[in-house]
Amino acid sequence: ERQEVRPYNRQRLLVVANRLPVSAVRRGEDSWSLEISAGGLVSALLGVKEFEARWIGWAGVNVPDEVGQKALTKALAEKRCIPVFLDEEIVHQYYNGYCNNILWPLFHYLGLPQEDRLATTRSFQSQFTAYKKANQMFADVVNEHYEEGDVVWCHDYHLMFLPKCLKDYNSKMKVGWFLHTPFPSSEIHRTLPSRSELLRSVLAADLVGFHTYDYARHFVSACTRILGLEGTPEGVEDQGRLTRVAAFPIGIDSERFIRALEVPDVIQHMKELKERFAGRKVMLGVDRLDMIKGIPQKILAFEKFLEENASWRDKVVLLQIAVPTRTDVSEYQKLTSQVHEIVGRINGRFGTLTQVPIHHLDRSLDFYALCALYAVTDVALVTSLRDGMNLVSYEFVACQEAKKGVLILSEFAGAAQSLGAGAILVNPWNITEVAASIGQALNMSPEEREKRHRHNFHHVKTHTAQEWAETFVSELNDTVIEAQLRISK
Ligand code: ADQ
Repeated sequence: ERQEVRPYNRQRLLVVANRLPVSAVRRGEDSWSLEISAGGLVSALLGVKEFEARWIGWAGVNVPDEVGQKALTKALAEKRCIPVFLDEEIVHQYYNGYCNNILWPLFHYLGLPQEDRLATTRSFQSQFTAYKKANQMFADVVNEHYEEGDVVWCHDYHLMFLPKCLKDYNSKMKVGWFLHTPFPSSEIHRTLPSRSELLRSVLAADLVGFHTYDYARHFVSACTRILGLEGTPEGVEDQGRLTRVAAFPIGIDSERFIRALEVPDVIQHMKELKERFAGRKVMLGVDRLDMIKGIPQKILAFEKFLEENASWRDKVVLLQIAVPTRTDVSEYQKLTSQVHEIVGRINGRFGTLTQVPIHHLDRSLDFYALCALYAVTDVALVTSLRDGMNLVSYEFVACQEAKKGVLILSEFAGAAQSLGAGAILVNPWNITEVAASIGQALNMSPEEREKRHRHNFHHVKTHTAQEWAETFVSELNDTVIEAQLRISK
């Protein structure tokens, strides 16, 4: 029996992600103030015209009382958001524990946290149980709001158990899952105690997407080697049922960045930055303060460059903007201290009474300040040890039409596959190589900068977040329709 397919313009897209794209602050017993975060994913999905998007996720706050929950649900509904309420214990075990302490480092080839290895191994089972429970809670909310003909798009490593929960409810639900991080080599995934259960659950989806072809290939290898299933050019087959697996590289809303550079406040801010750093080349790092971003390695490479190039010491400055993240997890607290210590040492070593070589900020910048900074930068340094894609590199390129600065980019970021021809690619673990590439970037001829920038700018302008979302969702739609046709024959 064929499921009724709604006309395209009325089809709803349920986007399920761990976090809703809002920050919620409680103002009173039954009042909340909400701020929508205008990230790439939000504008990408708002831009998908054929679908009416609804968000389902955790609002990032603990709301134990019913009055508060009702009020928040009502306030969120106006923003087309539907909350999943998670209590503190679940957040601790599922989010801080299984997601951020186990899956995140493992998927980025960092293994388990060194010092806590045995402790983590011991708490693994209870954290995995909490992970499944949390995923089931997301599934319950999706199921409650699902209407026939909706498309459900699950996001990221937090929700690997969700496709199975959803299909258990309703096998006709169109379910897609997209991973924003790398998917590691199957040899890494093999070490995860829950390796098979997670793979099987993801395979319940109709379409599984990754940023790069390599990640998709790793996933298919994990399914063939660990589960003994068959990998085909289309995806993974299990007893005649195909799960389509493909690469969908994300992009940014490049026009939003390009337009920002015409805003008077941004122009004024750029002028101030240029005056502030007159006579010096500006190097920039913008990252969440996370071990995957390779911030200590980047700063050590910069130190090496200063060490070997005395003539540059008063002519270059590194601005490192590192927004704190996951501050409840001890590994992240240690990283913050480590970075502060290295920056302090280098500034002590190469600073003068009037200037220091590194300005390190532990904070996020607002959108306009960030655009101004991208635009006045001569060299951007993205040295992730692993990174699903890395949108900072895209944002920098979008803001460089006037300056045509150089991008130094880790070969271990997904973006290396798309911006590799324009960037200087480096192995971030090799600080001698990164130091040399800093010299190469600072000395690069205008002609070569122009040529490299053209390549990257064209890519960033044509491969947008909106196109990414449209491609994924339309492929997801087709996949399911195909499956239904097969059933109806
Ligand atoms: P992230 O690890 O968060 O994303 P990234 O893709 O670089 O990495 O996106 C970070 C975003 O946060 C950018 O839009 C950037 O502007 C903003 N940001 C970072 N630091 C900031 C600061 N100090 N101030 C203001 N804004 C800041 C995950 C994966 C990536 C993948 C994306 C999207 O880890 O590999 O590219 O999802 O899929």
